[in-house]
Amino acid sequence: MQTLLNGMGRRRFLRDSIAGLSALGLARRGFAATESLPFDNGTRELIAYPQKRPLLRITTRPPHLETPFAAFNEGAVTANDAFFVRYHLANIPLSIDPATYRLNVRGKVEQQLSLSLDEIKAMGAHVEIAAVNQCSGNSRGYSTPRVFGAQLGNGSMGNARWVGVPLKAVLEKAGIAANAKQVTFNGLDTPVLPSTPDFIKALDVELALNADVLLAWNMNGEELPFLNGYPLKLVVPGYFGTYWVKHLSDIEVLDAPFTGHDAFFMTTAYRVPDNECTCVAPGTSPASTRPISRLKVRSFITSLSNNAILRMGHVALVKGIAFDGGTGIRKVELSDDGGRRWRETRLAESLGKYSFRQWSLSITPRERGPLELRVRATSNQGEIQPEQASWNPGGYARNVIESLKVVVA
Ligand SMILES: Nc1nc2c(c(=O)[nH]1)N[C@H]1C(S)=C(S)[C@@H](COP(=O)(O)O)O[C@H]1N2
Ligand SMILES: [Mo]
Repeated sequence: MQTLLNGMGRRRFLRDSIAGLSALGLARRGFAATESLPFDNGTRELIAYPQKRPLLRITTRPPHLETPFAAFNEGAVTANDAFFVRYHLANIPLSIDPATYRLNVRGKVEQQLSLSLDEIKAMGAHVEIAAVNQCSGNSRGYSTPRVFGAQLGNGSMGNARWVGVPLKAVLEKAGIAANAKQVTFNGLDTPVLPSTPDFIKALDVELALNADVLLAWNMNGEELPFLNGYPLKLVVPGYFGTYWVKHLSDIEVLDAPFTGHDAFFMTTAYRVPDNECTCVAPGTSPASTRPISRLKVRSFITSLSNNAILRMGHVALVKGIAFDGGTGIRKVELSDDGGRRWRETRLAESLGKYSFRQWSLSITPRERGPLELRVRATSNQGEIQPEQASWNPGGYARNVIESLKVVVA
């Protein structure tokens, strides 16, 4: 039996949390550690949940936790205990028995399936893909004008090595109907009230049959952390995290687009303006929308934070990460004069086209005073980050060129 407090037991969880806090010298003073995001009401408590280091608490029920940004400087892969956590429904599973767990496949199929974990693992060759899971609302807190929704900083993303079998193998085993249109995915979390829609996502059949879409049970060489979807998660490389259904338990093949009460997270939420920039004039509503889909190209400086101090005449190695929606990163450029001149950075080894790509560049500040660093990535399909932030009512898919103010002393 896997429980949320599993593997450590409640006592050890409490002990670790308390040890963590007192290590920061805070337990004695009687308040929790916090981290402040640079927008109004941006102070977040750092809370350690089971299997997690202290993360920024967005909400408690359900748990919604962001990765402290410094964790992204630890490597191209985000550690499991640092990986963000997002849920929509308050009834999240607290214990799952891997022996009795089943994945059901039904709908427009030749034969319904009810698969145990062992049967899923025997369904095809095990595939490993490094891929970024980013929440559609990552960085929403920076939207101006501000928008409704969780006021997220930049920590609702992470990159991991996922191991699973292609979803395609399971769909082919079930035998999907020739006129199948969409496939829906549901997990073990449920709404508290009947009026709340369930969290069910749909993929078009063509995408569901893409060989890179996985039913994954392993993350960075370990079984999935409970809060990241134990025992099975749908991994849709290149697509926003909203499609990566956790605690996956039910797959239904449809011969029509998914609609109805429980299609809320497809037909109402997680939609973007139906145009190229997925944007509208700030403060206005789009005439038409479509479901959010692929990640946009982004890059971040991870080795420095705002107001960091660099020493004049000393070499500073600036490091960071970049990613896009699945073509891979062609180049990352850095500017140390607020965007006038750009220098190409050195790209680290690629872990694959869906992964974070690390980059680095040495700079030597020549003048004392404030310095504005900017970073801009270009994908292999030529997509480049915009200079101006675009706006949409959901605060989704932000990808403006990031800038950071440091001081040369
Ligand atoms: N079962 C279930 N799966 C879910 C969700 C959810 O609410 N329930 N939220 C989705 C959203 S919006 C995101 S961003 C990712 C977050 O994945 P993580 O919690 O493993 O980081 O899970 C997705 N899968
Ligand atoms: Mo999300």
